[in-house]
Amino acid sequence: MAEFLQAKDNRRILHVDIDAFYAQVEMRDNPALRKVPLGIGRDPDLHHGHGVIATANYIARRAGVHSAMESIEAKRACPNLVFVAPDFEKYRAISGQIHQIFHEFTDMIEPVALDEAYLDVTANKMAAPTLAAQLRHRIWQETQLTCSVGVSYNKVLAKLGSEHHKPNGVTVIPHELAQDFVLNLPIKDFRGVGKKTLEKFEKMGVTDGRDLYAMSLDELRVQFGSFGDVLYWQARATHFSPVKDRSVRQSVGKESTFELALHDRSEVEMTFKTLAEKVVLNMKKKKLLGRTLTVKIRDDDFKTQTKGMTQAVPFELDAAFLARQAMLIFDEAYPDNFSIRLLGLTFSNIVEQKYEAVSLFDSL
Ligand code: TTP
Ligand code: MG
Repeated sequence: MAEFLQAKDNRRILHVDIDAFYAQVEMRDNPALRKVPLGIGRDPDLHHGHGVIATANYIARRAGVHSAMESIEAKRACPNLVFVAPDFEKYRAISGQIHQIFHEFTDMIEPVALDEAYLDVTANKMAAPTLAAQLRHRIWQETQLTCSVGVSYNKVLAKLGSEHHKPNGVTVIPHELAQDFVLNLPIKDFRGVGKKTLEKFEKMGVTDGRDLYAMSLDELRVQFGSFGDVLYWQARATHFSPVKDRSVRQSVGKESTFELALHDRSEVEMTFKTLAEKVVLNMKKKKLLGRTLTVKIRDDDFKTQTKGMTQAVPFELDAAFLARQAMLIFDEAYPDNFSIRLLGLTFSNIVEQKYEAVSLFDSL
């Protein structure tokens, strides 16, 4: 069964990930940072002990500094660590440059983070390893940044590939090597295996792909529920999830229309609060943040006003705050008498919440 499924998967997928992204950018822009241990995050000495490390260069990593570590802890591990505050605007601009380059190779792009994406290059006539080399060259040419690329026939293997020879490496995992590759993989490197799963596996004496392969689907389901299926197929180097083209995202918003027009400011305020709560909930569910907030107001004469506000950093997902912003715009547009038929609140300029939230909102 597994062999049959593998034989059918003729896709060619690249996973691209910039090495030590924020840190590499800062080292690129300031040569003085290239030979020192560098942590991107706030210096705890300047911020009452607060701050979190977004990432660290490889010198600091060797001293035990890693992403999501408290700055103060990082300094304990590496006393001469140099701190540089993150510059998201800069990283986002570079991310834009890199995504432009991706489009030179394919339009089937699934961005995962600012510095990371899956590319389905099946339709491209050139061999996938050649494309990987060209892509790395183009990124270097445009941005002077190095990245690592994994090449294979599914997303999981492509991602494992890009991690395999980090930094500045390419790993190609063709069909004939894939099974061996996963059999020899430490269990911690399988997708979705976090601390808890790892502990469980340790107790069971499962340490690598070979041990995992030996487990039956039933056994895995009993231990891990539906995640058992994912593990079962990963051990067989099989994963059919497509590269989801999300490069043209979109906005997240909510509108209310009124049969009976609103004339009362407090009604408007209440509506904006409800809308903001719904939008915030939706954004949180999808793990998104937005840099542009647009307020839409339509009155009895069907005159529609939309007004947007764009920030350098995404808006905080705080419904009360968003409702207040909407009211500022409303009060400006309708200082006195009004008759309102529609109110709307929409986020655009959407970014994935994934990593930024940690660094943006910690200990503000
Ligand atoms: P990663 O690609 O996970 O990490 P990295 O690029 O720094 O290092 P490498 O790929 O060589 O292992 O994340 C990309 C950026 O996202 C990273 O430079 C900083 C940011 N980030 C955070 O802000 N917090 C986090 O917890 C992580 C993992 C990343
Ligand atoms: Mg990276």
